[in-house]
Amino acid sequence: MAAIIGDTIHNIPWQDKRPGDPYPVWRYTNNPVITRDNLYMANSIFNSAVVPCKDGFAGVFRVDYRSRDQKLVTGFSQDGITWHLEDKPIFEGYDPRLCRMDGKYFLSWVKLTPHGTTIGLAHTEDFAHWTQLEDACYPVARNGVLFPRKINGEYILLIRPCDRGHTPYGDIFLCHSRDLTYWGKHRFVMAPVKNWEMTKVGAGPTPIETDEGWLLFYHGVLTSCNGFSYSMGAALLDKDEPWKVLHRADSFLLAPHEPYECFGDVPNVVFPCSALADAETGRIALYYGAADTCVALAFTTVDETIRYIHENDLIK
Ligand code: BMA
Repeated sequence: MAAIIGDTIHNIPWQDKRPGDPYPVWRYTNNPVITRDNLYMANSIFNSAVVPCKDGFAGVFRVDYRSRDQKLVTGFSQDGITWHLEDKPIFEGYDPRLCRMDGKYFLSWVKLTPHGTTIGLAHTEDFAHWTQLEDACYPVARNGVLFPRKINGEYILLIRPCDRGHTPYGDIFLCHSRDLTYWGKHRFVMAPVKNWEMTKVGAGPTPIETDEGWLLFYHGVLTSCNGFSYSMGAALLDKDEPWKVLHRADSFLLAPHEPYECFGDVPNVVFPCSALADAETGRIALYYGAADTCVALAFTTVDETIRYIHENDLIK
């Protein structure tokens, strides 16, 4: 039995798996949970991040407005399913990730600069007042994801270097910092290997600490004659040296199959950005952007996902 090392989330959103379903990740039957109707003037609300906060949940949501400006707004929920979004952008950019560390909530996101995208960093205690830090790297990078605690005294950030477009750079790296200002000690983590992720890979939710290592959900991109297709995979990273990939599933865990994943502003996208993980039960609720249009929810357990990784391990 694999175990999550972390907090208990008694009110984690949850739905049992349908009997007979052989796969480790299953969708919420009332998907999508957030649509453009959640915010006036939104064209789409998708790749978004949530965390437990007080007795409920808080989040940072990617909103592409009718102007097609890409902004981040905060939102709050009692049950993780019904969300109230604040019509007050906090930052410009997209694809937020959140984690709780040192008694604060840390946000990383794809920040827009005149020179390309970089990784913005900020923290808050109340989701109303934000302190913005130095950008974590020079352009061009995306998919910046912090580990939720220091490892050997240093903060660690996963990144995916890229160019200004859709990109020949497809590999995940990480870097270290003692103060969240100066970043260095860059390490290669992983590159695309299998067909489902052949074009690029990028870190997804904040890594989840388990007794077998850091559980990393990530997205992989396949290029077909119909364009890109984004799916979700998973790997286990070494606890102390997380650039070492211990195990990695050779097949996706979730791919665009449902209509809300296959049709939308960008068809065929499953893009996980956050996960709630309950240490007591091993339950994991995954929030993912679907077709660059809405936010959907899927479930797994630490046990089912890690068993799938071992049964389909790329790293023999
Ligand atoms: C990536 C990012 C994501 C988006 C995906 C599919 O490069 O821009 O925000 O979901 O493409 O369009």
